[in-house]
Amino acid sequence: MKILILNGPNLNLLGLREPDIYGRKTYADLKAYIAAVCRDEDIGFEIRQSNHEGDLVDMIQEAYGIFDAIVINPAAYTHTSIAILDALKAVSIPAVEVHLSDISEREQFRQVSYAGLACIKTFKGLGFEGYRKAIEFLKEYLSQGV
Ligand code: CA2
Repeated sequence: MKILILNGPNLNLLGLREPDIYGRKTYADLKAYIAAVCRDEDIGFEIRQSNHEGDLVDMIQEAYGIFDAIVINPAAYTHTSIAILDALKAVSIPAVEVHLSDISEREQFRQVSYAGLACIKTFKGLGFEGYRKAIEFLKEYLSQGV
């Protein structure tokens, strides 16, 4: 079982600004957290981040035939990108959306998630733990052979 973890724009800046919303831990901390979860769960994984919409689309397309599932935090592209939505639909790989913050409790423009329309589940407002829940959910989902 191999899971691709994709992170969108500015998540590489975690811990540097807006600690009240995103916490004080850095992107390196997030990668270490995800790696530890995947090792504990005995899951193969790759973690990637890009600030560019097209790169994220490329990464989703390239996942086809290689990864069994995708965990994606598209960051600001969540609320704008039909290209990412279409890519997720095109590859048809089971995907789970994660947001560190609770986007449903924030500004109006964060209330829409295009990517979420192609995802089987969303975890929001749980900080790093949302990634763990997404990985555990996908492990269970894939083990059921659906
Ligand atoms: O809550 C989330 O995980 C988000 O996907 C984070 C995005 C935001 O645009 C989404 O609405 C919700 C922002 C990514 C990180 O932004 C930072 C900004 C300043 C300092 C550090 C990170």
